[in-house]
Amino acid sequence: MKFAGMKLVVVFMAALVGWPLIAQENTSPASPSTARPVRTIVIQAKKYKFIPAEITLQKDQTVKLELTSDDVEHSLEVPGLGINSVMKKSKVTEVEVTPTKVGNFKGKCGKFCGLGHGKMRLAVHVVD
Ligand SMILES: [Cu+2]
Repeated sequence: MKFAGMKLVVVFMAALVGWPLIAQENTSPASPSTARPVRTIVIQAKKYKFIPAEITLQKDQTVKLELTSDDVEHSLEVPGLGINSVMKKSKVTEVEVTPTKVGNFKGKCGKFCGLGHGKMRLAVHVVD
């Protein structure tokens, strides 16, 4: 009888210890890197500009960029945010970005596309 009682205590203790682990596993929130994008921004490249030429992102918020070109092949490079993607004519390139720091980041076209290539700039603002 005493032995059976001990067994019950052991089971009870295991349940006490195990429960928070199970509960935690079920309720743990998704990490920012695996979060679904909260919004989509379409960026169009065209000799010799990006439309829009300026975007504002929220820190720690994942957004999807849909990049496309109206004419020749361009690219979007924003080194400060780890973005480097081609922008092809009549094709959408999807890029997800989750900025982790606040600031102003400079983007440019990374693919020579003609005489005005150097003028292609995109300003990215990351706010809190
Ligand atoms: Cu270019």
